[in-house]
Amino acid sequence: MAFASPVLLDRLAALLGPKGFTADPGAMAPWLTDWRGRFHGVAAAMLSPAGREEVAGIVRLCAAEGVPLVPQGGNTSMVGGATPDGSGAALVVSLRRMNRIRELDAEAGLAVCDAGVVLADLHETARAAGRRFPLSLAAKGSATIGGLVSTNAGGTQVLRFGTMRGLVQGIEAVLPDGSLYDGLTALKKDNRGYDLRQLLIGAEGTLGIVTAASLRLVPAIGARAVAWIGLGTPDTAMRLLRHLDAALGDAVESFELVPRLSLDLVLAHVPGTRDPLDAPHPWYALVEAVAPMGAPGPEPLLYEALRAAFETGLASDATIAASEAQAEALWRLRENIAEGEKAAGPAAKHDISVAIADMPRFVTEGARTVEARFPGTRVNAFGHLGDGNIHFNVMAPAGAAPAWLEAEAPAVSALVHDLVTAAGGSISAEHGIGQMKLAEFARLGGDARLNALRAIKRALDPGGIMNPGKLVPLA
Ligand code: 2HG
Ligand code: ZN
Repeated sequence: MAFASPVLLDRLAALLGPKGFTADPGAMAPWLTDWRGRFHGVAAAMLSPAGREEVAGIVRLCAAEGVPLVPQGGNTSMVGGATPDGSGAALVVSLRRMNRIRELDAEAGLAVCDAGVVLADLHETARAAGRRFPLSLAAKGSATIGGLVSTNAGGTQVLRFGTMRGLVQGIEAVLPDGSLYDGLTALKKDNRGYDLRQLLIGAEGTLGIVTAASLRLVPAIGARAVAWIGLGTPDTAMRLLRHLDAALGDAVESFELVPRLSLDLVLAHVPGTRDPLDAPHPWYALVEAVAPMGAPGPEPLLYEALRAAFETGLASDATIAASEAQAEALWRLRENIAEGEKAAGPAAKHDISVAIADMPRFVTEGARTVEARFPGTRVNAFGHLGDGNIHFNVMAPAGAAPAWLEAEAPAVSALVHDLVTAAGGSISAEHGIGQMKLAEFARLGGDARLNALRAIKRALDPGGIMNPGKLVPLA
């Protein structure tokens, strides 16, 4: 890998113009640190192309000199996936200027978006057209389509609609040799061999730069009912989910597990939040049920199902939002857990999955094991129970310095990941590997998987210029 020569930087500046090129340390600074402030990178320049031709131009110029590129969207990676390393060789390629929704076909249920379109903007535009894009997550105000595609993002509606893999119908990308792969047409059937679309989804920018995607839209909802439910254990939560599934079927779009610790963190650190129930409970579930336009609202059914759940002991207390504002307030409690946890101090973060039915036991027994082995730590296990995906974050003992992350957290993470691996699970369910999990992925990924990943990476990016040091542990 090479550093950019002054001649290359001049060429890039000429290609992109003043809006598309900066080497000013002040302007670049916010984009060289990850969201949680864990990784700090250095870059020779930040490039902000205005369109796919400029992206292709950047890649061609940089490939010729072997200069590494780090693609970046909203910079909300949880695993340092969009932060360059400290060498200063890399150039950051920000896709944020490419933020046009190229096309929205409400009837066909399709939106073609540039990589830099912010998720919340797509939500808005789709809503205005009577449709919706059924993927949402806490960072929706900044996360971009390119980043969501590149990390195969999940979020809070995977229960019903799956991850990005199921929602991306077509893709456009610049490959590491600078060629443009135009696969935007949404083909229901296409058997031309290896699926480049799926290869690029979740590739974390290591196989090319996603410049646009065709995304599936579904009909807008007519009404929703959002409930906050107090309950006793993760196992009860799982049984409640099964019960609600049986009673409401596909109407249940979200089922999020929240421990009391998460709620306490939000109440302590996020202004304007309050406990929706009178008495504390060890665990909570946030449930959203929806109904299509023109159909009766889901609230009576949810109310009935919860009443039955009280009778069988699956729920201890609950409130159903009486207005959109209340529904938003309940969602704010869930979506601000990461913020609350961040404000409370260092934490070793683990985005894990196991078989759905095994997750309640994993959460309970895993937390017991970790807290016993590392006295003073507290497991903050929350998230997408219905997907078998929990953020099994281990908070440092009270008062621990940030250095805890280097000194203690690796041993904590090794234990958590060993437990997950023994359970047949994954050390990355929805955040990706990035740089944060690279060593653990190398340790636990298994030869067959890792060798295949390396072979694909070497074949498509022989110069190793695309987001080096992320996702693929080199042998
Ligand atoms: C969430 O579900 C995000 O809120 C962030 O995936 C998880 O902070 C985390 O560990
Ligand atoms: Zn999550």
